[in-house]
Amino acid sequence: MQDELRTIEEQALKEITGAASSQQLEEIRLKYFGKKGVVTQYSRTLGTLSPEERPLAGKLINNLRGRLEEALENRQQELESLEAAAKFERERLDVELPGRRPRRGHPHPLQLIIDEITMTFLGMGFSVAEGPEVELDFYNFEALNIPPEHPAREMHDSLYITDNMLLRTHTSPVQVRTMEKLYPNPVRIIVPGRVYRRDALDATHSPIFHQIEGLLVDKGVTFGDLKGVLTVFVRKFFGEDRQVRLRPSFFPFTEPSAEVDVSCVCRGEGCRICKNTGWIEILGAGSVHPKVLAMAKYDPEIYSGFAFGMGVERIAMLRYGISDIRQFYENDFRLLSQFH
Ligand code: 2U9
Repeated sequence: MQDELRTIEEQALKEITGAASSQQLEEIRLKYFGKKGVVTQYSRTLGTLSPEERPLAGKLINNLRGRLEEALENRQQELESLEAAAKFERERLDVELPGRRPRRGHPHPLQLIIDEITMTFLGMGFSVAEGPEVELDFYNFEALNIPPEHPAREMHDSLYITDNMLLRTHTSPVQVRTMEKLYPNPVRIIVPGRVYRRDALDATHSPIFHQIEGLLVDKGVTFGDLKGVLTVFVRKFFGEDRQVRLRPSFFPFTEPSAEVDVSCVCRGEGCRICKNTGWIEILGAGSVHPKVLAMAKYDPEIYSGFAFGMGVERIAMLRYGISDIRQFYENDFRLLSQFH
């Protein structure tokens, strides 16, 4: 029996030290100490021995059990630290590796122009107003003294949604709505926004474009105030050395009306931008028509005002040297990524 136990011990120790994983070691433990394990079976045979043989046999088996359990425990600890080291190696992170930079968005060139123009007017005490793009015929035309026979009212010039509703053809209806809201207080607003015209898309026209319009209404406002405000704007936006020129014009909602030119960078020497005229048209403007004031309840005998309007795309094309309006809408990153 002693020999048998020694053979079992040698075999078991060999298996224990050779175990490559905790799982394998657990299988070995079961093989020897499980319900039907080799050592367990052996203990059960103790009952069959004579009372004289039993104490020695019991002692031998207990000693074997002790040594094997110790070996199992040692190997278990070795394997645990080996496995922990392997797991650590597998899950190792280089916390100093540079991160992946998220791509940051940036404003569209039209938005940059809108922001810049807006800032110059905020600096002169104007506020920003906004309003609906789907507008009533009343606010888009009637309240602005645009008569029913006016060509702009024709179905082929505007985009109608119902009989009396259309996509606004200018941002002016927002000014009318603001006057209604603020009456009888003074009004000093600019209105940036998207507008719609029934136009074909070409290098200089788009059925959707952007405007910035302005309106100032108060007691004692003059055409001279208009020229002063626009001159400050033009010099802040285009450069302090620029000249401003007003030419007589006509709009149904202003009287008198003017087209506003800024002197060209070529100083009149002649270039492609100003077509050798020395001047570039950038704005329309005028004193608010008495009928428009009256329609919004402001008594034209007491109140007066001025208004102006400009096309954002046109100004952006001048500022950035872009010659085709379609470039603003094509989302070509080669163009867009130049504006940060
Ligand atoms: C109210 C009263 C008057 C707004 C004005 C213009 C002149 C003008 C054009 C410039 C180029 C439109 O984008 S464009 O095609 N605009 O010339 N706009 S005065 O006048 C108003 C607006 C609202 C209540």
